[in-house]
Amino acid sequence: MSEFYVTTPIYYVNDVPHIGHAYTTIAADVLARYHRQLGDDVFFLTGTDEHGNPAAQAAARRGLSPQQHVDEMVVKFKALVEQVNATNDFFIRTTDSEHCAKVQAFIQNLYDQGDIYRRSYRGLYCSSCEAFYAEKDLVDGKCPDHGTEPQTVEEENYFFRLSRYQERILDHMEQHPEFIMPESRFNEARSFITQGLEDISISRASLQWGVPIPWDESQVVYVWVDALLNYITALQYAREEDLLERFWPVDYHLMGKDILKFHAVIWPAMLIAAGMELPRHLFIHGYLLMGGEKMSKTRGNVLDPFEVMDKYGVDAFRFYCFREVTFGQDGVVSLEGFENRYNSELANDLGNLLSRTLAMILKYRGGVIPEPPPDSGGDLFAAATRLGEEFAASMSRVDLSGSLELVWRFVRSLNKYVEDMAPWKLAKEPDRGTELNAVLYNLAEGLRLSAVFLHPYMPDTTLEILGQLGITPGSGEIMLQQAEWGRMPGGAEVQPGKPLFPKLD
Ligand code: ME8
Repeated sequence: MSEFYVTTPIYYVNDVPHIGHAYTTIAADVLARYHRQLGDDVFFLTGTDEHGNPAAQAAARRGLSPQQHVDEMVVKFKALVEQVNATNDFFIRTTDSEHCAKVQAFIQNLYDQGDIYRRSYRGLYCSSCEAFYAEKDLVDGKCPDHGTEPQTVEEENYFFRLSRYQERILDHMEQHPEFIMPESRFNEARSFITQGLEDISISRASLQWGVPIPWDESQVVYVWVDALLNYITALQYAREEDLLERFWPVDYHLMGKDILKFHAVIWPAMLIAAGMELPRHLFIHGYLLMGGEKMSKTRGNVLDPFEVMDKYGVDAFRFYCFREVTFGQDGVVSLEGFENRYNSELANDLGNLLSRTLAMILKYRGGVIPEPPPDSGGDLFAAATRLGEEFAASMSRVDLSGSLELVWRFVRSLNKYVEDMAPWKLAKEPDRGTELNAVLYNLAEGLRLSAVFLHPYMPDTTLEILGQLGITPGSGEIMLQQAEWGRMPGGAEVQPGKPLFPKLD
């Protein structure tokens, strides 16, 4: 058994959660569930980033204190996690007192060792990004991400000697080309680090909503420093036992490309400064787009994930996220696209295959799955073995859409198999009973394997499939070691139930 630690970004609570948040959380959940299926010791962390300007401003607009505002908003983020059926092991809030104390201890240590110094600073600040911009990086004088004009901010701040760590980050990247995935993001990160890192301000004097700087309580910790530290503080207080040694370094920090820079520059520098190991991988996925534009809270063009899931079910939504958009790239999502995939792939390819198979087992064999045939499935056996190997390789590249496509090809081959074998014809020929047994067994076994592979994507549906195949839950039936062709004995009684995905009109 090995340890596996995966994180999502912690989300801002200045507005309600949207489909982009659901996307990263589901991706992390797919990985977490997959690693549990492998038998790994998994820790999956998500949570909320509650300090900083946008949250304080949102609270002020609502006439609430920042604390009241974040306490209300976090409920919606926790509800999203629950609704997408994410199996996170902890939900961190940066307003947790344990987190705040650990952030203070961390930066006090950097201060004591001379990594932090005081200086006055004047710069162009986008309060939505919580970042300073150089004039050259603005587009028509505006923030490239938010389209708003940054303000000139002048303050006495504490600075972190980021410039000290440039070479060490680059060395690490040189030695670990898998540090940032996919490769295009690795190259992007390397190119901006190579252009030169300047020391950064890690405190704010103009803001009160944050973690006080321990040696100067008139300032608060820069929200990004506070936020990045969540990945290690959570391990230290999520359980009574300190999990840091067991789970650090993290296996995957998942995130969208908007926050690559913070994770590829500030975070490694902070960790090196503290003498800690760097994350094994940052995996950067693309944006879900609607009508060609990035969805974001400040732009107001969001698709409500709650509505989609209420109407079509969580698993259908989880499936769609990785089916429609290549993981790692940007892609357009739409209700129309969703409905098409739902009908053609979930209702037809998968749902219909199950109901047909069970109906035939019921009709021709009294509902009992026949014994495995001696020839062990022929082409299907070969396809299933290939699927197992390719799926593992693809998951190890975090190619969540590629892995799903591999299973789907297998599901399609099962559909083709039914058509080719035409069991309804075999059933009319009494002397071909053995052949019919083999076909029915192979279909049931193919469905069982599909369910095991699809489990991280569609956890409830796949348990339902196994249940309908007469497999009693609770005996490790979804562990990946079960995904071996021919492991299912015959003799189980099928339990046909409701259609998995009723067709939409
Ligand atoms: O950046 N498509 O929080 P945030 C796909 N608090 N993913 C999207 C998306 C989209 N259209 N929009 C957002 C923050 N995301 C910081 C993070 S971490 C130490 C601090 C996802 O609420 C994606 O994962 O703005 C992106 O990186 C994240 O939400 C940003 O969430």
